[in-house]
Amino acid sequence: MSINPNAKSLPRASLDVKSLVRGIQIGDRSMLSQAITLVESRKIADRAIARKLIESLPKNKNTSFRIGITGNPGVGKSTLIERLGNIYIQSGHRIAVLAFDPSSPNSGGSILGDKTRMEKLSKENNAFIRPSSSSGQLGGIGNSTREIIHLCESAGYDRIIIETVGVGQNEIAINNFVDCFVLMALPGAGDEIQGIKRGILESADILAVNKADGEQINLAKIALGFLKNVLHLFSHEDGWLVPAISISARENKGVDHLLELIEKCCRHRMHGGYLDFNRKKQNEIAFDKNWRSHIANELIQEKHFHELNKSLKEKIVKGDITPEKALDIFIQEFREIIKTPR
Ligand SMILES: Nc1nc2c(ncn2[C@@H]2O[C@H](COP(=O)(O)OP(=O)(O)OP(=O)(O)O)[C@@H](O)[C@H]2O)c(=O)[nH]1
Ligand SMILES: [Mg+2]
Repeated sequence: MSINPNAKSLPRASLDVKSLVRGIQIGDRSMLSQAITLVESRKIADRAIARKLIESLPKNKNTSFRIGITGNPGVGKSTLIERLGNIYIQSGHRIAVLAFDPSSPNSGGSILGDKTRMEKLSKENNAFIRPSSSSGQLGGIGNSTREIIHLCESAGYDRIIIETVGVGQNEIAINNFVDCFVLMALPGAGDEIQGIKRGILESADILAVNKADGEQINLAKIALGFLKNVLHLFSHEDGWLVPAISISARENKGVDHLLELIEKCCRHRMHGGYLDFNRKKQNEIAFDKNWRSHIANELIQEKHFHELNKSLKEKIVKGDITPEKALDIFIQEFREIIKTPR
């Protein structure tokens, strides 16, 4: 089906699963946005519609590449994505950018900053930029990321770029969503690089020292040397050798090379069958991770458990009971419930 980026929104009154599916498939951005809002909703009623929507869309054919860009706040992720996105568009791709902001669940300042840093890209018909709340998730990535990726791919976007802040070890969670992930670092070999946790360095697929421009060129060389030294300690199980390069996103230096490396990494994985294997593994991990939080969420919405939880917390605050004792009581109650025949 051909994609029409200028397609007009369908009337709001017809906002049902069928209309959403049709809207997404004809490339209606407003419908795509509404569908994303729906899958991000935590309301149980919305979840049911969201599930139906996802199931009504054709299965992904693994023809897109999912790319993660991570690094500490201010390292230049959005500036780089603006550059990468424009090169992709010039070569005929359609780009969806999902920008996660762990610091502000209500779309605060830095998201506005991202929009202005992707000024050119945000005006492109073949680009879709979606700031998203990470909803307090570890790893700075929201609960519904997998579904959002699916929606964007169904709308014909073939390069999905996820921007997320590398706040620490937990950020490795980006691994659970993408085919290739770029870790950005700042010039210097001191705190800037040492501050990156070993776990995240180990799992990165490409390392890019950004801001290699002006007076920072020498410091960038030092950072690159340091990273290359530690790289030989790590290897990826699919045989991908992690490259480290220096770039200047602002001056658009080295960005083409970085894009070539990203494509090379994704193609290496696609041809070796690893991309497909990895996505299946990611799905397995997602199920394992999500059932725990969903069961807890369902449980706490049950009146009985909601009240028990509230009364136990009151007792903890008063000092009548320890948190451990409260947990014992809660678990005991849960065991009684699952033993009761339905
Ligand atoms: N000198 C120099 N400055 C850059 C470069 N890339 C980005 N910057 C600047 O660094 C600042 C932060 O850039 P962003 O692209 O917003 O960084 P970010 O990593 O997306 O930031 P957050 O989303 O807030 O985590 C801005 O003032 C950019 O202009 C670069 O290559 N060289
Ligand atoms: Mg940013």
